[in-house]
Amino acid sequence: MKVYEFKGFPNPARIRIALAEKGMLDRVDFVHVDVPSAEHRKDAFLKKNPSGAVPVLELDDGVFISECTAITEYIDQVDENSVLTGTGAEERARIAMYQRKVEAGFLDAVADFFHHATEGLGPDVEGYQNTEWGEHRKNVAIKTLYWMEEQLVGQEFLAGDRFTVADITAQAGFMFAGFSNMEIPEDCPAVKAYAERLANRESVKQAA
Ligand SMILES: N[C@@H](CCC(=O)N[C@@H](CS)C(=O)NCC(=O)O)C(=O)O
Repeated sequence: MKVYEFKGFPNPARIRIALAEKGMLDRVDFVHVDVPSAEHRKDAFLKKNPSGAVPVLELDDGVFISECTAITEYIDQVDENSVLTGTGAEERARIAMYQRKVEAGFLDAVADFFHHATEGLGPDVEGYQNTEWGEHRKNVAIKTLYWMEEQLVGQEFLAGDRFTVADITAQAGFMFAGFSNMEIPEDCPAVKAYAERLANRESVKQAA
């Protein structure tokens, strides 16, 4: 398998974390894509992912899979030991629910803040920026942090007492927040402790 990525960027980090959690890092060849120079907007890359974004997984039979949730689903299912996305109808649905809520409300929102209200990835990539939209999206991200605060009181991870894909998504959001100097509100102590717990996790440290 190959993973096309830019090491240190939040979405590629989601896949590195998933692979590390599964003990599968050595089953993948990583291929560097020069995102700040807009290599991901060239035809050769767009054939792999028409959305023009990393990461992309290439399977040994030449099939390309993009979108972190889909790639993680593959990684988690391929060894029939789905520790990140859960087993059984109820657990899988619950983890998928938390994953999607933290993706839409936190990761995607803080990514929009980064791309629109800061320098983002620089002039070769950020063709259109709208500061007002970026600031609005920051407010959405902060509102989601207050929701996460409620979830995390008395609970170690977002979807329950064990690490799942929802926590990987949250970690990517914290990375974008770090790039954008967006602080976790003082009155969200459970989120602060959670972010620190994630940062100290071995798979997360390996993905940095
Ligand atoms: N929803 C996508 C997001 C992928 C994404 O936005 N990746 C960033 C890197 S962190 C990217 O390639 N950005 C390129 C750009 O903004 O032009 C996923 O889950 O894979």
